[in-house]
Amino acid sequence: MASFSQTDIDALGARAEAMVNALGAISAEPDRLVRLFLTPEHRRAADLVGHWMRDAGLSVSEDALGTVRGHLPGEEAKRLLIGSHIDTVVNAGKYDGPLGVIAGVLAAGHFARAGRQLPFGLDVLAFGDEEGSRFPATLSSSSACAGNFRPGNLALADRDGVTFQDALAAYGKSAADIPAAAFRRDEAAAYVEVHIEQGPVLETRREPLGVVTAIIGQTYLNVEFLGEAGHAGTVPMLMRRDALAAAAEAMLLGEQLARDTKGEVVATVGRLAVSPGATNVIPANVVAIFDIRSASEAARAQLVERLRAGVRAIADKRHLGLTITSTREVPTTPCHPALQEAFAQAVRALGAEPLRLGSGAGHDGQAMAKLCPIGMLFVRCRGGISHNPMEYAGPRDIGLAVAALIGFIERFDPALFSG
Ligand code: HGY
Ligand code: MN
Ligand code: MN
Repeated sequence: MASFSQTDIDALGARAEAMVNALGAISAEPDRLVRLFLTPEHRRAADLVGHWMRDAGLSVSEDALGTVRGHLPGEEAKRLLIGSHIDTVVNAGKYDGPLGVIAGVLAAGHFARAGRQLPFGLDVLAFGDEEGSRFPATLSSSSACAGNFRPGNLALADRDGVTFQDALAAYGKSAADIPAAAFRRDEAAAYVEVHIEQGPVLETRREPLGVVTAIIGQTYLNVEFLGEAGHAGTVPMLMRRDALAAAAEAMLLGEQLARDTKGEVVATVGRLAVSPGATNVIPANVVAIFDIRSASEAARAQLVERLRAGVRAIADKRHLGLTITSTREVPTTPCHPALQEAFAQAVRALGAEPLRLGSGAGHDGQAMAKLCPIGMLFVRCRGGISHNPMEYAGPRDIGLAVAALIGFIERFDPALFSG
C-alpha cells in the first residue's frame, strides 16, 4: 500500500491545483467561466485533458459524444472507471467536475509511473455533458458510456436553435457511433468519482473528505402557463390572463410545499422563459422549470403531486392554459457499500475520519449506476459554495483526495462485483 508524507500530499495538491487553474482558464467568456458541451471551449479543454492523460502514461481515445478516455491496461479485462465532467454551468466555479477528472489522471499516473500492472484496467473519463447547460438534457455523455443514451435527445436544440445532432457533427462526431461508446457490462467492474461536496457539511464537521452514501433523486417539472398578451397600460387588472403572475404564484407554492417538508425535499426554479418579454406587454407565455430533489422517493413524489394539483388550481383561477411535463426523473442512486468501505479505509489510512453523507447534487454516477456499482468521495469546499466563481477547495484537501483515490484503487477488488 502506498504511504504518503505531508510533503507528498502537498505536492499532489499543488499539481492538481495548477491543473484546475489551467482548465478553469478555458471559457467562452472573458469575465466568467462558461464551458458548454460540444463547443470550441469543450474541444480545447478535451485536448488539454488528453495531453495530461498521455503525459501520465495512459492511452487516450475519444468516444462519439466527445468523452475523453485515458486507459491503463490491467492483468485482466475488468476495468475500474474513474470520471467526472469538464462542462460547466454558466458563471461556474473551477472545481465542479474538473477536480474529479484531474484526481483520476493523477491517481492513474501514480500506477503508470511506478510501472505497476494492477489486476484490473483503469479508465479515466472526462465527460462533456453532465450539467445540461447547453441542451435541455443532462448526463448525456455518461449515459452513452452506460449504454443508455436517449436518441431523442439528438433533436434537442440549444438557445441558438442548434440541435444536439448538428452540434455533434460540427464537433466531428457521428450519432451513428454513439452505441459503440457503451462499456461492456462484463468489463465495467465499478465507477467512482471524486467531487467537491458542493455543500457545508464537511467544512462544518472540520473533515477534509467524505464518503458518499447515495445521490438524491431528482424531478425536473416543466410548467408552462398560456395566457394572453395585452397592453400593460390599458387592460384592467381583473381582465388579464397574465402568465408570469401565475408562474410567480406557482413558484411561491413550490417553495412553501418544500419548506413544509422540513428539509426532506428541496424545490428550486432557476430558470424562467417569459414571452414576449417586453416591459409594456402582459406576459402571454411562461415556462418555469422546477428542480425537485429528495433522498426519499415517496416524499419527492408527494411534493410533485401536490405541486401539480396546486399549479392546476392557479391556472384555473386565472383562466390560463397549462401544460406540465416531467423532463427528468432520476431515482435516488445508492453508492455500493463495498466501494464506500474501500474509500473509508483509504481515508482512515491517511489519518482522516471518513464522514458518510448523501449528495444533494446530481452527478454522472446517476447515469453510470445503470452500468455498474458506483462510489463517490467528497472533498470539503469553502462555505459549501458551488455553481459560483467563489467555489474553492484547498490544495491540501485535494492532495488528500488524490492520495485517498490511490489508496482506494489499491483496495479495490473487482471480484466483489463480478456479476
Ligand atoms: O444539478 C446538479 O445537481 C449537478 O450539479 N448537475
Ligand atoms: Mn454542477
Ligand atoms: Mn458536478
